[in-house]
Amino acid sequence: MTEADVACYRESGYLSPVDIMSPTVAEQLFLQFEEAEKRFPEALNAISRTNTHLTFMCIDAIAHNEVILDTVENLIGSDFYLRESVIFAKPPESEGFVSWHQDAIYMGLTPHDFVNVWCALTESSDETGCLRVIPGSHLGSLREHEDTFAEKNMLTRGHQIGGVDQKLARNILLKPGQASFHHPKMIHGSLPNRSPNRRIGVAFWYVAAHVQQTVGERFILPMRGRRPDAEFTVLNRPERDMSDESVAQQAMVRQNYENIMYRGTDRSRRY
Ligand SMILES: O=C(O)CCC(=O)C(=O)O
Repeated sequence: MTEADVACYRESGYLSPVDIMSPTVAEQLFLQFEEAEKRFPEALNAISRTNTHLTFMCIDAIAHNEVILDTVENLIGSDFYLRESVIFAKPPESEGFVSWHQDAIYMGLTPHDFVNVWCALTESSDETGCLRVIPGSHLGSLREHEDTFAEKNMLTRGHQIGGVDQKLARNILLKPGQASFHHPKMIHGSLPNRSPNRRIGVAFWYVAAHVQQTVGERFILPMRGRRPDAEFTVLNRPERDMSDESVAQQAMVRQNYENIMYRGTDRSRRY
């Protein structure tokens, strides 16, 4: 990673594509993922999509990818942990979409020294409904979001920013084994998958140790450098898929993030 890459991230709010593993390794990982889906279909579906890095070895392996960690270190400094992950899976020819939003809006983290790393498990293209970003939008403030709870919206609250100029959008095209990195105030979203293939990506949020968790509890999977000064609970990596201990730990973490994400609304969904 070069200084120009870091400058580009600071200016535009994202960096993409970054090769994080070879196509062969990416293919092997995807096979492991499909195998895990077959063995534990209830644990890797549209509802059970959060924090699977705590329960599945293949997702844990991506979370600890050295290229990702080196890149994160260049962007937010050498002391950071992993906070959470979400699998964004769009079946072939499906209606699911992600409305324009900023990640930071409901996470209760300040300052915004954290980064979303979106890793492609399958091809992410115009046709499959790739991530779309509004370059430079991270330089503004947090925008007002309207909760829609729309059925096909893949976000928890179906929250959306109105009045975004579509003409400014850039499509983030990724092949399996590539990732994009974006700032938590970056306005982004995605359109439905119009292709006959699955579109699957896993988003990981890496957070600098000095960031405050202003609502809810702080659970950390230590990654590099020092740990936060304020109170936190350290999580364990899985030793095998879906062990009882890892499932219990994941349930605790999920409950905490549901409390954070759905605060201030009396509506909620199952994810
Ligand atoms: O996968 C998508 O289409 C959207 C992902 C997203 O919104 C995110 O990673 O924050």
